[in-house]
Amino acid sequence: MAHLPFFPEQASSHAKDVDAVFLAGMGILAFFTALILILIVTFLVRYRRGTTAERDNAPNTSLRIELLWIGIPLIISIGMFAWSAVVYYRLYSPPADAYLVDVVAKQWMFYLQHPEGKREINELHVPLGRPLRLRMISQDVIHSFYVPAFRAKQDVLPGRYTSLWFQPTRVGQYHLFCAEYCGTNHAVMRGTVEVMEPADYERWLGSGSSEGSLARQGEQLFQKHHCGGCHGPSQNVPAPPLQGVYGGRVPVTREGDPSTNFITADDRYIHDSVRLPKKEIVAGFEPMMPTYDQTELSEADLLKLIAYIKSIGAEETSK
Ligand code: HEC
Ligand SMILES: [Cu+2]
Repeated sequence: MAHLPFFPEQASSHAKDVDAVFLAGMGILAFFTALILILIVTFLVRYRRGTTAERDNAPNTSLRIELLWIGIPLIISIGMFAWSAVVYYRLYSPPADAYLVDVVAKQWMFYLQHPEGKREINELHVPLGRPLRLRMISQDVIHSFYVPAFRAKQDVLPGRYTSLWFQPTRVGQYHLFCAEYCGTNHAVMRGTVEVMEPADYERWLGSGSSEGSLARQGEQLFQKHHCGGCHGPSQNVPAPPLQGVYGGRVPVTREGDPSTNFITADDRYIHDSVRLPKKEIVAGFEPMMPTYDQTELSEADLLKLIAYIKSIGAEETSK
């Protein structure tokens, strides 16, 4: 697409698919625009006042034409719908082995943390050819994570995880933008995604200081905030042990609803257990879990705690 002015580079596995749908849509649009324009001009000239063109006995019904003008657009639009649905589905189905990077957006920057513990601001380093999934949340208003060269864009919302995945296919530096108006300095909320050769990436990961893996940092937060005082063996307040919780099914009761429902303990559930503990209460326990707001645990901290809770789940099940 390099020959098209203003067209972004194609630097991810999504780019070709998205461009094909976009260009096909534009092509269909251009074709019908031209067809209608040509017909308008032809009729204008042919039936202008004073011409001797035949005007009598004009046909006013034609089953064939009616079937054609219903049939052709129907086939085209259903075709476009099916094709884009397939591409859309692929865009929102990350491979299970995708490498996970956390994004916390706030006015006016993107904070990123890698599972090994490396942190960055407004810069994201990624290895070439490896599918990458971003788990994103906002600390304040709605932002949007947009990398045009990857054809990847997703809103980043307060209080709720959203996700985005891509597989970089070309080494280089690409623009990253916030694509949702988020206040005074929205225009400067941008950065760079740097795609590196895997070996360079490994070197980059190993460089500089790191405070240990996210799970390790999560464990420290767990101790610092005395979560173990209730969830550990000492049990000041009866609370469920957190080993093996992540990914499993938990029986909970919801406010104002006496029945017990099983729900999956995913990122959303762990997040809300800490932020909105009264929302879902583990069956058989009292609603004694304190609420932790952003001044106590930032969204980045919560992602570390989730990494920790996930890691103790893996330990438990591998025994
Ligand atoms: C005062 C005691 C107490 C403290 C401190 C506490 N919790 Fe809890 N927690 C509970 C209780 C009681 C429950 C079960 C009732 C409920 O769901 O609210 C619970 C439930 C949970 C659940 C859902 C568990 C499950 O089995 O589904 C998670 C996750 C959780 N807490 C994480 C944390 C984290 C992380 C911290 C520290 C930042 C923390 N808790 C601190 C008492 C506590
Ligand atoms: Cu923003």
